[in-house]
Amino acid sequence: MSKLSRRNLAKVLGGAAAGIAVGTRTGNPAPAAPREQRFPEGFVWGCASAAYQSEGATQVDGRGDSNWDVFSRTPGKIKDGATGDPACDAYHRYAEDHQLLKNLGAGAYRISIAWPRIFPEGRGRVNQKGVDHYNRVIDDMLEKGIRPYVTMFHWDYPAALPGGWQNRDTASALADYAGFMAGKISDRVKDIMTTNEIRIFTDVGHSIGRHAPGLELPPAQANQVRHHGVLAHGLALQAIRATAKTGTRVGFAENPAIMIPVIETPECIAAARKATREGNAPYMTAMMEGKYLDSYLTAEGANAPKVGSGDMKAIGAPVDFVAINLYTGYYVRPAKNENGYEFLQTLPTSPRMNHEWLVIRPEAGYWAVRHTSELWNPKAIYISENGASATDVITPTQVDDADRLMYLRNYLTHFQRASAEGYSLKGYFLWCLMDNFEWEYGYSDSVRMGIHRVDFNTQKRTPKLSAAWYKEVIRRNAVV
Ligand code: PNW
Repeated sequence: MSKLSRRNLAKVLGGAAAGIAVGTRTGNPAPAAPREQRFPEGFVWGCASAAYQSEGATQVDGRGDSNWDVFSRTPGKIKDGATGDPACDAYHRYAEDHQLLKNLGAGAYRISIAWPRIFPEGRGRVNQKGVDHYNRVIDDMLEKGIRPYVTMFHWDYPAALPGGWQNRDTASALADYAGFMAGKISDRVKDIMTTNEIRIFTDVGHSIGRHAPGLELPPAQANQVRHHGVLAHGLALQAIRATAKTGTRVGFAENPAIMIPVIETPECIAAARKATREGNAPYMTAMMEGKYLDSYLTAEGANAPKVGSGDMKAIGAPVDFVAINLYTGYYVRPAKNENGYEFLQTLPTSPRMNHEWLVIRPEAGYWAVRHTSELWNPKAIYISENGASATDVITPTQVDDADRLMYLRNYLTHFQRASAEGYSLKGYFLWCLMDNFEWEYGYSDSVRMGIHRVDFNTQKRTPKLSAAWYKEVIRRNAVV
C-alpha cells in the first residue's frame, strides 16, 4: 500500500474490497434483526380482483352479456381468441379464494360486482340470482374475517345499454344499479368504490380501441365519453349515499398519471405536482375539484365536453376516500415553457415488467400519495391496486416469481415512506390474488399478474414465491 492508506481505500471501495474485515470488529455490525420499515397499526392489507377477469360463468344464473363478452367474441380483439370463460371460475370457487386470502393473513379483499348479473338488460328487471350470489360471496368473506371492498363498475356493463358510454343515459343507469346494490349490501359492506379507472376504460376503450367496445373516436366524442364516465361516478356516489346504511364510506378507484420529480428539489416537486393535476384534468382532478381546469378546456377548445347544469357539482361531491391504482409513473422537471414543466422521455430500454406499458417507477408510489394529499387532501387514501406481470419459473416444488417480488418490494418501500411521513395512507391491495383474464392479453403466460398461479385447465391455485413474501409483509406489517 503506497500513497493510499488502507483506511482511505476502504472509504472509497468499502472494507471488504480493501482487504479490511467488515463486521463487528470494525464497529460496523450486521443488524441483529432484519431491517423493517413498518406501516402503522391497523394498516389494511389485501388483494384485489375484478368480476370479469376472475368469475367466468358468463352464461350462468341469468347473467346478461356484457360489453366485454361482445368484444372478446369479436375475432382478433383478444390474444388467442380468449374470452371471460373460464377465467378463474371464481363464480363457483370464491370460498376457496377467500381461504387463500386467509392463508396470507390478509384482512381485506377488493372485488367488483358484475352489473350484467344484476340488471341483465341494463335497466329495469332485477336478476335476483345475481343479487343472491354476491350476498353469498360477501357473507363467506365475513365468516372468514375478510373485509369486503366493493367496486360497482370495473368495466363490464350490460351490452343491452344502447350506445354504451357514448350515451349520457348510461351514467344514470350506472347510478340506478349502484344505488340498488348499495341498498342490498351496505349492511355488511362498509367500503364502496363507484368506478374503476375511468381514465383507462374511456381512453383505451374509446380512443385507442384496445379495450371494449374497441372504438377510436375523434377528440370531441372521446371527451364526451370521458365526461359521461366522471358523471357516472358522481351520480353513482349520490345514489349510493341515498340508499346505503350509515357508516358506509364511498369513494372511487382511479389510476391517475403520477408525475415524479426527477430530482427532489422544491422547484421540481412543484412542477411534478402541477403536471399531476393538469395531466388528470378530465378524470381525477375533475372529481376532486368539481370543475374542468381552464388549461384543459383551452387546450381542447371546440372539442371540450358538453356539460349539463349540475353535472360538475355531482362529479365533485366529496368522497370519503380516494383509492389509487398505481403501476407506473412519469419523470418530470421544471421547464421554461408555458406549462412550467416537461416530461423526460421513456426509452425503449427503460426497465419494464412484462406488459410493454409497465415501466418500473417505484417512486411513483410515494408521489401518488403525496401529490394527492397536497393537491386535494382527502380524508383517506388507499392503494387499491399495485402489482406486476412477471415470468413464473416452475420448479418441482415452487413457482418462483422473483421479478414480481422485486417489483412489489420496491414499490412498497415508497408507499411506506409516504406513510412514515404522515400522509393518510390507510391500506394496500395487491393486484392480483391470482392470475386471471388480463383484458386484451387474455390468458397469455407473460402477463400473468397473480401471486397465486392458476392452471386454467384444472383451476388449481398454487401460491407463488411472492405469496410467501406477501404473507411475511402482512405478518410483520412492514416492508420485508
Ligand atoms: C388495471 N395502462 O388496468 C385494471 O384495473 C385491472 O383490471 C388490470 O388487470 C390491471 O390494471 C393490470 O393491467 C390497467 O395501459 C390497464 O397504463 C392498462 C393500464 C393501466 C392499468
